[in-house]
Amino acid sequence: MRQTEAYISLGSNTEDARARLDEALLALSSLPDIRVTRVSPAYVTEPQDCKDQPWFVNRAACLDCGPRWTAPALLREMLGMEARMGRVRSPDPALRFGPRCIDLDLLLFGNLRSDDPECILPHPRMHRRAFVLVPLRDIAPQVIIRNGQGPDALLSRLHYAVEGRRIIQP
Ligand code: PH2
Ligand code: MG
Ligand code: MG
Repeated sequence: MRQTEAYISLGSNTEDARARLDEALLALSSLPDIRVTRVSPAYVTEPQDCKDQPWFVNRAACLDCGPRWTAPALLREMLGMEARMGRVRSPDPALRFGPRCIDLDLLLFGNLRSDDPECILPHPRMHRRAFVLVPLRDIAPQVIIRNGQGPDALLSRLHYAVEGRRIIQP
């Protein structure tokens, strides 16, 4: 049967962030025909885009998806999970990148390239985010993201530092 490896990024920067990520991983692993095969360690990460907010906890995970799954269906399921976990999306565009109790982003779905505005793949901002690329490198150093480049090559172009399990990206 055709299986697809999907990679996702998990993030939270509100109270009990680590527990929220565990909760989301448990919910993902209970989806039909999905196995969570690899999960990175949790990193404490400097906020990007909107700097004036608490630091995040971020992890990456690999999902082995059965043939019933498409990228838009998986993304829809992830957005539903965010809503059930209490995520409220602010109508204020200035808060689009602001604090959230849970954020589940689909990074890659096999080698699918998609410019569907509802589900752009690879994720359009992943290549400039150390908080995505460092955990992803832990679980999938071989994966190709764009222009034939993987996490290591993309990270080599960014200004960032890893100190233990902290990722600093000014
Ligand atoms: N998510 C954002 C905006 N900025 N910064 C960090 N460090 N981690 C995130 O998960 C994150 C962010 C929008 O989704
Ligand atoms: Mg995000
Ligand atoms: Mg998101």
